[in-house]
Formats: sequence, C-alpha cells, structure tokens
Amino acid sequence: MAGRAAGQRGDNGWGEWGGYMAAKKRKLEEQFDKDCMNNVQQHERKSNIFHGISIFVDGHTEPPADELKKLMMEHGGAYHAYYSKDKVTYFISNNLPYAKIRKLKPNDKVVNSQWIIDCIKQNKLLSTHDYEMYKDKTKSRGQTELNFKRMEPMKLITSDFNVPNSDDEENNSLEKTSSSSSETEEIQDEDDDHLSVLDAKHPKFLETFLKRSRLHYLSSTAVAKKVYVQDLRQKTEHRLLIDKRREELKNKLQRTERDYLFKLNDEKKDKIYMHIDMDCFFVSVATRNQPELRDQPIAITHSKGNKSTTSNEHQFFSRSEISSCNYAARQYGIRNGMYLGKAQELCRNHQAKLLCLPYDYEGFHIISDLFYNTVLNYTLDVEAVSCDEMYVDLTELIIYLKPLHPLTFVSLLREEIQLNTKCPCSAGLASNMLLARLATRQAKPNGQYYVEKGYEQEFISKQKILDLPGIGLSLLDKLQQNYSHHTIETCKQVQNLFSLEQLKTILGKKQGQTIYDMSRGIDMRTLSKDYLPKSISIDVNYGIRFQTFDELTLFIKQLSLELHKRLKQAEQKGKQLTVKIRVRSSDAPIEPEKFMGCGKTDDSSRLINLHSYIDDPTIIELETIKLLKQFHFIVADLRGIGLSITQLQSTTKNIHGKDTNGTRTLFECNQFRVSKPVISTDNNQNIDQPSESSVTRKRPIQQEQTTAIARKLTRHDCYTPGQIDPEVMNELPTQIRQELEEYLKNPPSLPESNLDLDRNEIVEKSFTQVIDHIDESVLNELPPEMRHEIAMAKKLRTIESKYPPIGGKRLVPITNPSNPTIKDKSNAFNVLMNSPQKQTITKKTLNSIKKWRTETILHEERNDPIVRNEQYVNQSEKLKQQPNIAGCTSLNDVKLMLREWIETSDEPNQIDLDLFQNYLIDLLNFYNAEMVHQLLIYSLLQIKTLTKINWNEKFQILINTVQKHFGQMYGGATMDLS
Ligand code: DCP
Ligand code: CA
Ligand code: CA
Repeated sequence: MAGRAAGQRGDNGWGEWGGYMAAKKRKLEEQFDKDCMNNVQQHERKSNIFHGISIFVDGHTEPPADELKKLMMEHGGAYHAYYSKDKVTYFISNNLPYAKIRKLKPNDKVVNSQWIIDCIKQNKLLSTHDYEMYKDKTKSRGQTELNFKRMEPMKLITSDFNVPNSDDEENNSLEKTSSSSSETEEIQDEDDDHLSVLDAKHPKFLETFLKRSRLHYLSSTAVAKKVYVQDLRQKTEHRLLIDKRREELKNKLQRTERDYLFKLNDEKKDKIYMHIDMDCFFVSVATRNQPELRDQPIAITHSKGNKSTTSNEHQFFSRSEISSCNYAARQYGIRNGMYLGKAQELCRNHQAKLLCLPYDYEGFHIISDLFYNTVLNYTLDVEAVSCDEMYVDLTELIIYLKPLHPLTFVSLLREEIQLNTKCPCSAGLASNMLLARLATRQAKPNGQYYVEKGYEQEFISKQKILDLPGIGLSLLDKLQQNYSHHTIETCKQVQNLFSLEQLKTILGKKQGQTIYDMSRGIDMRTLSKDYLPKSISIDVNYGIRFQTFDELTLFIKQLSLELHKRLKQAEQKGKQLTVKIRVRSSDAPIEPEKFMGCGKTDDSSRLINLHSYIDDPTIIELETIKLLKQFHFIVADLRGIGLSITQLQSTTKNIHGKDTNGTRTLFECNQFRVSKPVISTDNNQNIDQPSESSVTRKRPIQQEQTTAIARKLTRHDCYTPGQIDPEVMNELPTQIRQELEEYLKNPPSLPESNLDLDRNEIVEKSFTQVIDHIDESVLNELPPEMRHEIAMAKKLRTIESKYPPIGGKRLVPITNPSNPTIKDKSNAFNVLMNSPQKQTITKKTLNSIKKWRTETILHEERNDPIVRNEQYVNQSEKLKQQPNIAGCTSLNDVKLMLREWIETSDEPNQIDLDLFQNYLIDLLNFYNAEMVHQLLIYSLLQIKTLTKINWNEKFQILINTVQKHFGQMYGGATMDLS
C-alpha cells in the first residue's frame, strides 16, 4: 500500500515527478500501451471515435474481450486489462454475475458491448444511455450520471472549509432520479439544478470541487490579495509610480472651500481611515457590460431558477443559494446567502421577476484586480480584506495633498474605480477602522460617508449590534437573556444596559471587552500590513466515498498538491502537519440526508512535527499517508478529510515579530484562536529539533497559561476552520461567517480518552517547560522534596533534549549498566553492537549509549480495542512494522530495486532520493539500522562499480542526513560505511 503511495507521486515516470519509483509502478501500464501501439501498427487506425475513452471488459461479451480490445485500438480508444476507477471510462459487460451486480456502487456504469459495435457502425460516439446495464441498481440512490463528454465543466456544486452548502441538496430530489432519460440535456440546457455529481474518487474531483466553491474563491482571493499588497510594498518601482500618480492628482485637483477648511491635528496624531467595498460585487461584475439590466432584481446563483415558475412552487422550492443580489432585489427583502426559492417568492409578492445570472469567476478576478490596483496606485497603506474590500489609511496621503478634504479624494478615487471596473463601490471614512467600516454601510449603494470628528458617539449609538463586525445572533442572544423586557438592538442600548464587568461575566473576558469597546466606537487597531496566517489548510467533507485505501491515497495526492498550492500562494512554509478525519458514526446511516455529504461523524486528528519548514507536496502526501495509517477506521466510512499546516514561516521575508498583530485586539475572536494539542506524535518527529523545545523556543509557555489551555481543551481544538484565519474570518460575509461559526461551535467529538491524554501531555509539558524558568532563589525557598522533584525533572529534561523521543520510544537509563549483554534485536543500537560494524563506533559513544535503553512512550500506545476493519488494521499494522519502498520490503527486493535504479539512471532524481532517504529514516525509526547499513553499503558499492560519478555528491548528502538521524538516535554514533 505504502509502496503504491510512493509510486503515485510519479506523474510522468522518469523525468519529472516520481522518477524511477513511479516508472516502476507504471511499467505494467506501459506494457498495455506498447500492446496498443503494436496493434495499431498491425491494424490500421480506422477512426478516432473512441478518443479519450478506455474500457475494461468483464465476463463474457459478444464479441469477446480480445475483439473489443482490437476494436478500441482501431478506433482511437484504450483497453485496460485491469480495472482502475481512474483510468477506465466504461466498464463493459453483458452478463455480470449477481455477486458483482450487488457490489455496484451508484457511480458505476456498466455498458453493454453492443454500444461499441453500434458506435463503430454509425461512426460516431453514441450516448451510452440506452446500453447501460443494471441501471435500476446503480441509480437507486438518485445519482446522476457523469458523462465523459461533459467532464469540463462539471456541474458539481459544493463548498470547501467544512461549510455545509445547501446548493447541492437538490440532488436529493426524487424527481431527478426518475428523469434519467434526458439528464444530459437537462443539465446543459434546462436547469442547472440538475447536477452531475462526482465523488472524490474521480481524479478531477478536487479541481472541480474548488472551481465550483465560492467559499474557496472568497477565502483564496482574500489570501491572494493580502499577499499581493504585501509584495507590492517591497517594490521600489511601484513607489515611483505612486509618486507620479500623486503628483498628477495634485495638479488636477480643483479645491473648494471645504478642502481649505479641512485640518488634521498632527499633534493629536489624528488618523483618517477609509473602508472601501464594491457594491453587490458578483452582480456588478456579471452585469458590467450590460448596466441596463441593473434596474431589475438580479441574483447570482448556480441555478437558473426555472423550477419555481411551475405551478406548485413549494414542491420545487429551490434551495440553491444566492451568493449576491443587487440593490433592486434587496428592496424586496432579498439578501445575499438567501435560498433562491425564498428570493423568488419575495419577488413574486411584488409582481417582479428575479433574474438569475451565473458565476463569472474570471470576471471576479479581473475586476477585483482592477479595483485593488486603482487604489494601490495612490497608496500602499492598504490592508486587503477580500476580493472586493479593503481598508486604507489615508492620513499620509491627505497630508501630502493638503489642503484637501478626504471626501474630495474619495469621490475622485471612486470615479476612477467606476471607470476602470464599470462597477460601483462605496466608501466609509472615520478616525478608526471600525467606524470607517460601519460608515460604508451607511454609504451604500454607490456612495460615501464620513463620520466626522466629534460625531463619532452619535454615529455609533445608532448602529445595530448585529451590524458590528464579527457579531452574530448567538452573542446577541446571550445579551438578550439578561434583559428579557427590552429588545436589545443598538449599540446605545449596550452602552446603557451593561457595565464592562457585566459584559465580561456574560461573554467572557475577551469578548466582553470587545463588545464594550465596539459599542462605544473604540478601535485601537492600525492596519495589519503583514500577512501572518496561523494555518493553511484544505478540508473536504463532501463527496468522500472511498472503497480502498489506494483510492484514498490518490485523493491525498490531490489534497497535498492543493495544500502546496495554497502554501505557495500564501508564501508560507510550515513545520507541523495535522490530518483530521471524519468517520461515519456507527449509528449514522451509510448515506446521509445531504447527498454526498458527511452526515453524523466521529472525528479525530493527528499531528506531526516535520523535519523542517516545508511546502513540498510529496512530503505532505507521504506524511499524511503515514498519519492516516495510525488512525483506525474503515475506509468506506470516511466522510471527510482535512490537512492543515501550522507553525508557519514566510518564504519571502523574515517575520519581524507580531507587532502589527499585537495591536489587533478588538476583533480577535477567541474561538478561532485555539492552541493545537499534540494529539499524537509520530515516528519522524524530533529529527532536527525536539518538538517540545521548538515550542518552547518560539513561545515560552508559562504554567498558568498552559494549564488553562489544558482545561480549555475542547473538541474544537482539533479544528482549523479551513484556510480562513481569524482576520479573514472576521471579514467574511456575515452569512458565511455565521455558518462557519455554527459549525465550529458544534464540531464532532474526539474520544474522551484522547482528551485525557492531551491534557496529561500538556500539563506534563508545561511542568518541564516551567522548570527551565525557575529562579534559583525561588528554588531555594522550596521544601526539600519539591526541590528534589524539580532537580529530577530537570535532569530528565536534559536527557530528553539530548535524546529526543523518536518513533514512540525514548531513551532511558539502563538500570544495570554493568550488564552489557544485549538480546533485544528490535533495538537498532543493539543490532549494530552485535554486527561486524560495531568496532567502528568510538569507545566514547559506546559507553554513553550503553547507559540507555529504549522505552515506549506510553501515551502513544493507542490500541483501539474495537478493531472495526480487520483487514485494514492488520494491513496497516503490518505496514507499520515494515517500512517499504515502492512496495519492496525484503532486503533482497530493495537491493534489486536499488541496483536497477542506479544502473538505469546517470544521475539520481531528487524525488527518488527523497523517497529512499525517507525510507531509510523509516527503517531507523523501526529499529532496523542493520538494514539501513546494508543498503547504504550496497548502494555505494553499486555507484562505485558502475562508475556513476554523478551520483556521488547527491548520494553523500543523503548519507549525511541518514547519519545525522542515526546519530540523534544513538548518542552521536555514526555508521561505518567504509
Ligand atoms: N458572497 C457569497 N455568499 C454570501 C455573501 C457574499 O458568495 N453569503 C460573495 C458574493 C458577494 C461577494 O461575496 O458579491 C462580496 O460580499 P459582500 O458581503 O461584500 O456583498 P456584496 O458585494 O454582494 O454586496 P454589498 O453591496 O452589500 O457589499
Ligand atoms: Ca461588497
Ligand atoms: Ca465585501
């Protein structure tokens, strides 16, 4: 299994991705291709009608399989002798045995061989519809077919980041199940609500999933914009451009009395912030070339909204979501995020018709860029919020252009934005960011509003609590519970009804303070110019239906690539990987109500400290697979999977502290700032640095804090809300944020036992960390037994930092060092000591090592007594014991493979080297240093005898890394490879 996984990294065989290992795995496939070539040469190509189609034939067919193979080749198609879900377009059979029919899944399509004959006869590709076998069986769950001709674009609607999206719920409709005769046409021409759904087994699933996910669009563009602004700040040529644009503007300004009267009080450090946001962004973009449409109510949906025009609208009430609606629609009460059916009903009540337009993602990108660039041409004092929104500190610019009233500048700027984008926007101005943002609300649509100095209190008092950023209904409910007689609605009411202490009691310290400040219009934030995400993640909880671990690993590859892409985009690398899985609860139905959704699940997560800061998809993939093998679950029950990289570091610059963020207290929302518990450690941790010390060095944890964390540990602590970091989160459209908050409030649970382990671990950690900081004088004041305890703990800590726990084992002193007889073959050191190479380890190291033995770290022993999938568990246990490379485990097999690799490559491919290196490290972690030693000696010998000089340098680097790892495990010892 792991061997396959290793092979899957190779996309292009030798040259690019996986190099040799991938090539090895693909050898079989190539044989088929060769076959195909020979056949084509023998039998002249007659047509290309089956181009892009590959078949797998099962059971008896007429004509038989061989003949079908020949026909496919003659007509441009492919034939596979082995069934692979990813490669085979059609499963051809005329007579499947009942046992196989029973196993068919909703996505499986069995086509009668007559289809091939008829296609050839008519010399065109016919729909398989009339040739499908066992349709009633495979379609019984209401699944629509995936037609190969319409692979792009596929009508998959779903959402990323754990957010349940109601768009796809219409797939449940029975109406669709029965209308199979014209599904294809319906999807394309009539109603987008008939969605062709894939599951995650499809190789294009993730790509499609993300393409269709507006939440993915929103959060990824938010990140992209933050990074863009940050990078632009480094560019001198851009600063020159700004100077030029400012000069031009200065010359063309026509000042009025208002401009001359405006003064900023420099001494008081008066600030002027602008919040600027595009009006009904998606609608404005979609209609930018047809502004005449804008007078009627318009909504952006995936659905064309035809259904509810039928007589019985309740039956067809569309639960497709409106992502954006224009102001003409809003006058009828329609809002972003509303169900289409509801919006249509509101329109009907006013005898109006809602125009539904599709998503124009390309347009969103273009217009968003134009919007940003227009502003960035004048200033870099910008904090990007999302694709259609930003904060700007105008102070310096207004001083530069003085005398000038800020509204004069803003109206010119908005004119320019309108000209460039053909879309309207609105802006709010005030002395702080909060008030500026609230002012934008006031300004909309297509307007601007300035909360002038001295009018702040009057302005904030009128504002609704729910309009404050980051404030939702649940918070309002909590306040309301304390005042059942009043309906609490405005900031003024909060000011009058609650003291700071009361707010803190009701909402907690932090949130209480936040509401207190916000309701008074207080906001001390300055622009956050450095983008410092806490985590970069990918979560998919939709369409996850795997039958085998291999299918899952293929998907992991897609996920890893996407995570890599996100890390790259965010210009980050990370040192920790968390894998989170959602597994169908034992009491949940196999198929949940929400089609392809995840239903009720039991969730768990595991974390690994990586060797170094990485963004490499191969490492992410490998480590994820390793972590997955540590979970015990039935693959078919997996309903969701998430990968998250934390402990991030910018790849473009040194992060100079978190000072800019340090001032961002107002909107910091506790529930999203969770500290991640180490749910489990991994074999590979602590190779360069022990994880504990890396935590300590970065952020020394004080005892009080740590125990508080331990106490507060809840199930959500294992969750990272997608890629959305708190800053992005707070800026997300209210509906989306509420959905996310709702989800995060009720995340599924970790088994209680895990929590206990985490707590213990954290408390234990806090103790060992705190002892490092204890003052000598304090120590002396302590009672003797406590002093002794601390002294012992310190000693243990020194030992552990020298011999970090690896592979679930830690080195501990041997109680009887005078007995050097070593019998335990599972210990690599012991093996080596008994091997002929032992003499080469220096005496000094030998002595120091002899004092230690290994002991399994107890909390890592997580043997689930309920073995739910024996096959999987056994297999995974076996694999755990036996690291493999490209499927080879025995010394001989690996040697053969090494020989072939070295023989056939003039120069080693880096990915192969990495794979080999990881494999050797795995072996070390599994206490099989003997094999590592033999393999290294063998490889060196091959390189030498085959005179592969280009191998030397790179191979030496590999050896050094392996030696380093070995040394860390065994008190600085080195393997003798001479
Ligand atoms: N969006 C979405 N789903 C939502 C809310 C918003 O997909 N529930 C998308 C579509 C919006 C875009 O995000 O056009 C920007 O969101 P805004 O909150 O800025 O809303 P609009 O720009 O649509 O309207 P407004 O004029 O109120 O800013
Ligand atoms: Ca907007
Ligand atoms: Ca917005």
